[in-house]
Amino acid sequence: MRSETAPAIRLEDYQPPVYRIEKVHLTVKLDPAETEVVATLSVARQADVQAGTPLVLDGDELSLRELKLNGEVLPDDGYTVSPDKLEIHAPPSKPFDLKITTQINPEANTKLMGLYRSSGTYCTQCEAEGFRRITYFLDRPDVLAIYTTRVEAPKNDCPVLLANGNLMEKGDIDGTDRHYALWHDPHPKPAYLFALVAGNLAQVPDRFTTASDKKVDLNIYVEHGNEGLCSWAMDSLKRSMKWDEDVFGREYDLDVFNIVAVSDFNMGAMENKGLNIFNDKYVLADPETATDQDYANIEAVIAHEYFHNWTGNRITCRDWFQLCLKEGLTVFRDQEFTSDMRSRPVKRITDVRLLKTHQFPEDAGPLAHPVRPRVYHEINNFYTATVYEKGAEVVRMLKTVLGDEGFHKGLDLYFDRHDGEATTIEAFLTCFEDTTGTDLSQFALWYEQAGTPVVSVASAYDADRQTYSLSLSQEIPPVPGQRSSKPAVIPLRFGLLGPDGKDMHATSASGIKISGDVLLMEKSRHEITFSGISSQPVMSLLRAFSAPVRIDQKFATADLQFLAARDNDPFNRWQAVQSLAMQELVRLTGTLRHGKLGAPADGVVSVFGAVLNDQNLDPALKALALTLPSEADIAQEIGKNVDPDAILAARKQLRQAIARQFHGALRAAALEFAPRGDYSPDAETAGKRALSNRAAYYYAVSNTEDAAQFTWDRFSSADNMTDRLAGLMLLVHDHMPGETAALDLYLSRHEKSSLAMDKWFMVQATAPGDGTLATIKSLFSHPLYDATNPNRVRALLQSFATGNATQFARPDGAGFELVAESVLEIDKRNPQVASRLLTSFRSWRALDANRCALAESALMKISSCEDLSRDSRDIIDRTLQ
Ligand code: 0A1
Ligand code: ZN
Repeated sequence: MRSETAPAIRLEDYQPPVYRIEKVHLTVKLDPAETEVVATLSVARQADVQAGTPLVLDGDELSLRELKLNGEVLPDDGYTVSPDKLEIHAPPSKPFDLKITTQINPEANTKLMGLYRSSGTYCTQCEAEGFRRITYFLDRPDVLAIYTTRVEAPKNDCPVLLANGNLMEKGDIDGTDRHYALWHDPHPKPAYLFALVAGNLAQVPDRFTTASDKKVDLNIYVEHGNEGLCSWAMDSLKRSMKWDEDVFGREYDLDVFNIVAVSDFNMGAMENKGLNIFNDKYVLADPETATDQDYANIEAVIAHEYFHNWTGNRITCRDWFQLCLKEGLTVFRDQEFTSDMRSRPVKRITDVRLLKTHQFPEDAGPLAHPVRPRVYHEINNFYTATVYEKGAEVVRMLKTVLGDEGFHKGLDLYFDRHDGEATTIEAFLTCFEDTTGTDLSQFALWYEQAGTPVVSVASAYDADRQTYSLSLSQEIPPVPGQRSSKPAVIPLRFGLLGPDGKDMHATSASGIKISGDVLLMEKSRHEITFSGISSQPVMSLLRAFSAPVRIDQKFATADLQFLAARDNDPFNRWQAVQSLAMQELVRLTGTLRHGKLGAPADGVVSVFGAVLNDQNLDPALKALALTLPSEADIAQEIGKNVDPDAILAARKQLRQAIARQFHGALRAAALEFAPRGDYSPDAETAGKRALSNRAAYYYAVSNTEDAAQFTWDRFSSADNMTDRLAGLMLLVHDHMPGETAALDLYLSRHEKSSLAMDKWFMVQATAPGDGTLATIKSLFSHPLYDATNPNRVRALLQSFATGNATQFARPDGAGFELVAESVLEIDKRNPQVASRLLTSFRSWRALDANRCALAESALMKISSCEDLSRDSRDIIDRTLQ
């Protein structure tokens, strides 16, 4: 039978729960295959609900062993049960206790949702709907309960026993080889924040004293042998705790904060109250195995999960449609943290690149959805770039629109008013309306409408009148299920650059609301006139990327060159270099498609030379400015009839032209900026390393005599992973001499480190060239390939599908087939990993006709599979719609 599409869950159908569960007492008797869970729930009927209304609890693959109500075994006709539901037909009208005993099999749990084992450690993942795989429950975020958890396990196998909250008691279980720990979490929480861990883990302890002098024990638990890899994560945690006090006035609220690193995890990390569980790649680091990017990611993810304690845990979501309430706000908070810890412009550029490569294509394809979706079939598929990254952009715009003070007052009210609640986007926005008196009803459309607005810009200067006029219009291109749209509130930070590169100041302006340096679009069209403009200005619009929109503005090359050299907004300086490169790359791609080889324009190449030689640019910013738009970015810009081979070739042409023209300066920069001395992951040193490696990236294709040797030396003499991986990528992706030897050397050096080996798989999967497919197939049987480990699968397959456009979209269809077959195979074990891999087809309709047909047939093959998971069925149905 064909797998059924799960029923649609709609926001408009939301109903409050008919029963409350106020307290939960859990006893979890751990066993690899037969874990017993005894849950005692204190249940009360809501006041406005009729007595005798059935209580329907969620389950998922559960088997019920015993059921008691107020201490009495419930007769068979008092309830109905199945693996995914337990219904008590006529519960008492007074509050009652329900004692449910279930049995589960952690060892067989390959979905990694609920209670499972990772390298022998028992751990849980309950967001979004995993708690129902542990016991029958009202598994919805608006049911908040106080949890007490008793964990029991053999002392030898599991010396460490953890759960949420504070430790109350620990001891041996008489007459057995087992022991127990009793944890109590005084903060009411939804079930998705429940967690438990048990295993033989090493503990890395530390301490933090809060602003009000409360001592908090901090622990990171890792596999034995990894204790030395936790210092960066611990340091990041302490800085996060301090920063949240200083910037948002938020203190930690338990006696202990535990982090556990596990090697099998579907996502990045999870903010369970007082017991964060992490994918180990966001905890473990040393210079030998982690890159600068890994260090930055660890800092950001540790901060993100910690910040959830207030935005997500203390105040949670009423229902899963409100996911962006916690995620958008928490991403915004972690972005701000990184900006304060590192360089604000560098962080902004990095985040916008991420948004444009992941969220913009999502918003332009069949999987587009509003930041707050109105309907879902499988909530696991909505942990998306739109909810997270666009959600953060919306919070950032709120700050821009209200100003810093208004924004912080509104947030303070939010924390005060909704602490301990499960709430909504409406309630969040109301706090800002109440504190600032601003009507945010139009702003709220950012949560409702999918698609990236396009802002079209036209301008004219009148020298006689000394006026500069600007026409702005906005439109959202059609999105599946959204034919029309309303004008959004779009804050556009701007500057009118005079010939000296300084911002000019108009004597007056009409046609739009202006606050400081922000133009506030509220209508679909604005005709704006600036007066008192003494010479022709160059408009620098969307500074710091003040809104998640596309700008459609015809720029003269000279103006872009001017902005690239002189804009005093670092983001727009970077953007101008990117726009110049993009124009040229689109032109070269077009030429190549017609079988011709055009030469890159000198004007564009020389802009890269100017950036390289600019002594005043911060190295990290320079490295970013010297980074060409990615293949995916170019494909998006072209929009339809995309030929990835032509894009790859065009990009290579421009890279080579830059390399050949500036090889001397590039070689010098590669050497000069390579930091000397002991490795440090700090932003400044990492920025220098990034510039050094960016220069080496060009030099590798400079056609100079020593380019190959130079690249090999970089790889082989590197004393840290950042440089080693950068060197390896060049050797493998540019198929340079020593490619195979480098892979072998790397393998023998790092075979014991699974995180370092993920990089080895990733480098090979993302190599352009016809041989990659065969390499991937042979890697499937490599002794270190493990199809059950999400990180390894992502390293080989997700990176292939998303980072190797020419091979994934091969004109013979073999790349699509490989991914489709892998999706089907993985889906049987781990639907979340499979459905995420499947999303790599999301831009298939933008490909040229041949590739489009091949992608469709691969997708049809998946769709015709009879027993697809709900996760994959949902993605395939939407992708093909
Ligand atoms: N809330 C976590 C991310 C997360 C989401 C879902 C998961 O399983 C389906 C796991 C983790 C965060 O934002 O970090
Ligand atoms: Zn989050």
